[in-house]
Amino acid sequence: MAVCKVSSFRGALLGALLGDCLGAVFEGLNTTVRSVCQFLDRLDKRSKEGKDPLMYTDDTAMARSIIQSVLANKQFDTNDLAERFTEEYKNDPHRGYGMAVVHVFEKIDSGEYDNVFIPAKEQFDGRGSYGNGAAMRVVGIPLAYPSIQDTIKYAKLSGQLTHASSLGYNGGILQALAVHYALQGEQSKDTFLQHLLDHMQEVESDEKSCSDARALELGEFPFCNKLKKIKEFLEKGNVSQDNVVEELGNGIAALESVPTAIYSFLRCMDPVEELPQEYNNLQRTIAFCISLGGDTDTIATMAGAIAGAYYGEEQVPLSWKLCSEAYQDAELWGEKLHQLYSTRMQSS
Ligand code: R7I
Ligand code: MG
Ligand code: MG
Ligand code: MG
Repeated sequence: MAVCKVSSFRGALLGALLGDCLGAVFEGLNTTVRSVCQFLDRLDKRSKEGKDPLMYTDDTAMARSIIQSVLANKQFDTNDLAERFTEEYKNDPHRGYGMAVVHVFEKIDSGEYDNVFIPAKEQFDGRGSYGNGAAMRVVGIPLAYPSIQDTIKYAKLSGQLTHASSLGYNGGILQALAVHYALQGEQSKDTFLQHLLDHMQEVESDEKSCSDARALELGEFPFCNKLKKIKEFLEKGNVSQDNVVEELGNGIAALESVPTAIYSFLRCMDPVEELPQEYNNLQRTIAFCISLGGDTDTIATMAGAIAGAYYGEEQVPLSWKLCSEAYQDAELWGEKLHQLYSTRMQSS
């Protein structure tokens, strides 16, 4: 395993935060590359005017709960995490949470459930949510656990607290794996994708993943099929944004957004014709995701986490950071997670 730098950990959390804060401005709007770049280019001026920062949404609010939980507890503690999610929602409910997930918090808060996983299982008539909530918030898990088995296990458990459909929590596993491999440093797109595909083939071969996919008429191995589509798109080169949205998606379902974030990260390893030449890879990645439209905060936060882990905090533009709420926490927690990860790596 590669030695991971603190800059990658801070970069991952800052990339995630920036993706959320900047992406949220365009959520659900009809965006063009031009309008996104105009907005991003004005952040320099904005940061100097001392305006209020751009607020983070539920994506970051829940990511913060996961980070705080893994830093506070020696062992991964699902009851503690369920309580943190619920308290965070109660204290600050207007962060743009998914329409259905709030019922999970209300049920946990009622105190009528001994098993904290039951409310998530009751969502959508017992099928569980396939939303991208498990994936949008997962970044703290791969930053806390160097072992791939732990990353998969805890991404799944943290996801299942709100997303009982495998189409929801498997999206969380895929996003966690992407951050894990990004942390390992420079590698080819093919190698990166092949790692993800190898693990997802195993993840998606269990009984529940097969039956959930069948129930939604998605065919077997839906995430693996999207990963193969990404490979095809990268080989083709200049795929249009319309095509990306059509085939990979830009929606609120994990299957329509996690692969899109991974594609955006890989595509933006090289210059993108429509984007300013002076943008670095991380800027390009975030701008590219936002200009796809749809669930902009969530796709940009996921791609931002992967790109930040890969390129490190050196690529985080100062003015973008200064415009994002509570960026200091991302920096501090990046350091703490780096320490935890390093300690666990030495003792394994
Ligand atoms: O997944 P979740 O936490 O939502 C995350 C999204 C991100 O974009 C955030 O930025 C925020 O805007 O919300 O919350 P859920 O409420 O579990 O799922 C989100 C939405 O996905 C639901 O409100 C539904 O519209 C849809 N959805 C489903 N629809 C039909 N059947 C999720 N699962 C189902 C389903 O089984
Ligand atoms: Mg959000
Ligand atoms: Mg929303
Ligand atoms: Mg969103």
